[in-house]
Amino acid sequence: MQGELSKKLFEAAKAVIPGGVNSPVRAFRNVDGDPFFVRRAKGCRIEDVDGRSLIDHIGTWGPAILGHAPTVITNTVHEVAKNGLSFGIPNPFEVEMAKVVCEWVPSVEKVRMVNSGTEATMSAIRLARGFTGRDKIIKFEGHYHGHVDSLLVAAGSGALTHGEPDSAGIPRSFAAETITLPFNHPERIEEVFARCGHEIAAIILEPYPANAGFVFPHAGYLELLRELSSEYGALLIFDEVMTGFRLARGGVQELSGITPDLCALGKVIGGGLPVGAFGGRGDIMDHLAPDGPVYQAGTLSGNPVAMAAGLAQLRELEKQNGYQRLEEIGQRFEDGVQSLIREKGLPYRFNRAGSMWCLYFGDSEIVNVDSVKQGDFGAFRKFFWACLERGIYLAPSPYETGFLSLAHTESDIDETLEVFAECLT
Ligand code: KE4
Repeated sequence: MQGELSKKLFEAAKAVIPGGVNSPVRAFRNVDGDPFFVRRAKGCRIEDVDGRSLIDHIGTWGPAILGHAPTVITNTVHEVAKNGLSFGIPNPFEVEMAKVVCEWVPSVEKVRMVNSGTEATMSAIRLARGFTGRDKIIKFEGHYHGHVDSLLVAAGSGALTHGEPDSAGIPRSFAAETITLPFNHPERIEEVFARCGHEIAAIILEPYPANAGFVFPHAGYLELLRELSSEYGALLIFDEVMTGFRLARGGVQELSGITPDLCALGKVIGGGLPVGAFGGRGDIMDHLAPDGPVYQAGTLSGNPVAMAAGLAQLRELEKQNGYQRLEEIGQRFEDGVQSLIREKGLPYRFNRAGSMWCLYFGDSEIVNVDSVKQGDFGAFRKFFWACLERGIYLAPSPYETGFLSLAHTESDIDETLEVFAECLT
């Protein structure tokens, strides 16, 4: 499936970049193939270096919620870049962005910008430990919070895809401070808090786990995490790098009505440029340098061009009443997939919320990562390549979530469903 130019580029890349990629999930290892290289992307379509056009259902893993290269963002980037690319000095765009995040995200009274989701979760963890004076962190199997040393334990996404949920290079002492539990098992977390609740600095979770399939919290589960953390003086951290600004203005914390103490943000907030953020209660955030004892910094944090791009995306989302539209095309897509599963009598499941979705090649209830692992990955791989051959680009891993955008029209959805009808067997 790899075109001639992609093949040449990949050979050259492997000589100078580990695995030929700058992020492992791009390597197509989980689908036993080699990646293609992209020349350009616009709207919901990408074009590879060999001229092949594909409907993109990943949207650079979430940021492209308006579609690729929206004019409102590219024009903004051109204009703002003329006045300078980076200052390392406070700039007005940082204040505007912080105000929008505080207005949109229920838990955020103050926010600090960083350059990736990993930096956001790493900083939130350090802040939680500094604020509580405690060391232990609870995370959940299959949840992925970026490649933070203390969180690369039983992680999802690329770590799980490559069967290395516990990366090499993490000192045992770091991993010892991380308690990993199965998601949606209330009795397990109640037991841990009863045993050592006063040693827990924080619980960190993806409130809608989306890096090991797309999973929903059982009724009352998020409420339990909120109650336990409050009762024992631990902080509740929602990692909304994927769901923030994606499922609603205020992400899952808006949808669920559960307000964490801190949250990590990323992807959509940068409009396609490298941006992450973490924020939450003002009394906690004030523990950050230069006011407080928890150090955290970044040369390019709050970069003017990236802030302007992110602001342009968020404002356009609001202007287009984007979340309602994303729900409409998401529902159309889900109706189509569900009717294919029914008509063909396939033992498959489909989970969706808004513009995020995951098709499972198995029919067990999706409780957590263990359910996802029961899937037929051979059937997934066959489906992935069959769709790619017919111009539909899906995530090259059964653990990853798909993303629709405002650039996906009804006809793009219907074209995708026609291909699914041919390829789902
Ligand atoms: P980054 O450091 O990759 O910007 O963000 C890390 C991160 C943190 N938290 C959540 C919930 C995330 O989903 C991510 C990153 N998501 C993956 C896609 N599943 C990034 C893709 C990749 O690793 O290339």
